[in-house]
Amino acid sequence: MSSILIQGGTVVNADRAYRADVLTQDGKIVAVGENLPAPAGATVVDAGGQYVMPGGIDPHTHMQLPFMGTVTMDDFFTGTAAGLAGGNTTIIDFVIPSPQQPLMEAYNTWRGWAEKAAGDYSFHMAITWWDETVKRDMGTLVQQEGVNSFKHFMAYKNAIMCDDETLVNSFKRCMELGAMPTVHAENGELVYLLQKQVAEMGIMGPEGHPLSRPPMVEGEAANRAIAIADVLNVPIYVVHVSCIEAAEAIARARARGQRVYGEVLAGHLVIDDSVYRHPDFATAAAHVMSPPFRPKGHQEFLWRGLQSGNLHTTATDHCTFCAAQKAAGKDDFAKIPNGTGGVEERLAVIWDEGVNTGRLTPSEFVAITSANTAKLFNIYPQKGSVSVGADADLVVWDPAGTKTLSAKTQHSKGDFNIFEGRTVKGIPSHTISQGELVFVQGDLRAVQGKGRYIKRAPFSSNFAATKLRAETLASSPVLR
Ligand code: URQ
Ligand code: ZN
Ligand code: ZN
Repeated sequence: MSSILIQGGTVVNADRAYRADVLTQDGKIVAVGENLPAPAGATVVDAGGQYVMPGGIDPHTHMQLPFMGTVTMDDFFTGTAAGLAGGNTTIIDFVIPSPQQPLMEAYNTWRGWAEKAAGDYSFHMAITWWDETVKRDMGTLVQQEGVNSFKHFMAYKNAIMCDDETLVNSFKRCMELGAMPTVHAENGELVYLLQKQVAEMGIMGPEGHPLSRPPMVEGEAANRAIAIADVLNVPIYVVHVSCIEAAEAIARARARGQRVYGEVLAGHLVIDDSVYRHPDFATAAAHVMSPPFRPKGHQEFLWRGLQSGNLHTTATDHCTFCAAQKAAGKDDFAKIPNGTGGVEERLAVIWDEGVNTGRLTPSEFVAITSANTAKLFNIYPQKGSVSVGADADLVVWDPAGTKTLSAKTQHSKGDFNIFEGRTVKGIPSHTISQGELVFVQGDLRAVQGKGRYIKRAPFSSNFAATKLRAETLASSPVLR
């Protein structure tokens, strides 16, 4: 295995930034300090004037996802390779069983698909139905397979939507196992009704999509999931928080001392709902994802949530469909496959809109693009930290480099880029994955199958020891 000495850079971790060299050996970081000598045979990377940060961790991707009658354009190789080109070195993807499908069967299928990954990967398991075998398999996944998070879609009625009974049973099981429940918080019943009402008004184009999923549809589900977690005394992670209503629900719960965490997509931070009124169907349809991009104003609230620590991670929900696939909804917006890309662009977009504008410090950037995800899903400091003993997953970041983002130059197999034409300042010059240079100044050297499955241990047993909230309330008159 090779050794790399990254010389002359400024190391940026979530807690501080300081001048230091970084030495890697056999896939691990073995030294961080000033004026490190270069071992014989080591590759030396000149990081002068650049930052050396933990590789990005994207906690929300869907590579090779079968969804709405088709399969996403990016598979686990092309999707993870695109991430490496953007400084992202780990993804947490989703195993999504069909209702009634045994969890372990779905898990083994996804594990097979992911063997071609070029970068490291892990899986959240979606709970799309419930019976005692689901409860059993959740235990197997936590105790034997290194899954410590379970996803619940509160939207997508008649497909993968969870009812409250499933949410309650699964959240309780998560608490027993020391696992993190996560939710896609949209009220699927309201979406289903509003889709029909919008269609009855004769609105069948992509402009109907946001009309069928207004912010309160997300706010209601976020509040409901947070309340269920509160009663069951289990933490909860809300994915793709897109609007003020959901962000406020999280902030309110956190102010009351509840462990609630929020994720924000790079797209929701910089794109608004005007995209759905674009005259070209393909352009408007390319932006159809759920929750939808929101009216101006919501974006700044999400930035402030990240600044204040009420929102914690950023992701992409990378789920790419091409124009021909999106055309399935040519005559009915409800049939447009939901999903957009971004795994390659996330870090540059957030650096440009976050750090260059003064919203975020470089350390806060590292926190929300890598370290917080590693902590919340229990793989810190193996991931998310430039420190001795951590995996040698690093990005050398050139704050002066510029790039115009475009589908023409992206590595994703998708044919659209929601950040099309955006010129960013601050881009990766080198990406290192498992101690190997996989991206060097525009040259992508991703290797199919090189990625590893990353196990994530359950949280400490005090989760399971935690009393049910009802017991706590009963013994505390003040809280009744
Ligand atoms: O809902 C999700 O997260 C998946 C199905 C991707 N699609 C989307 O519109 N967000
Ligand atoms: Zn979702
Ligand atoms: Zn998703």
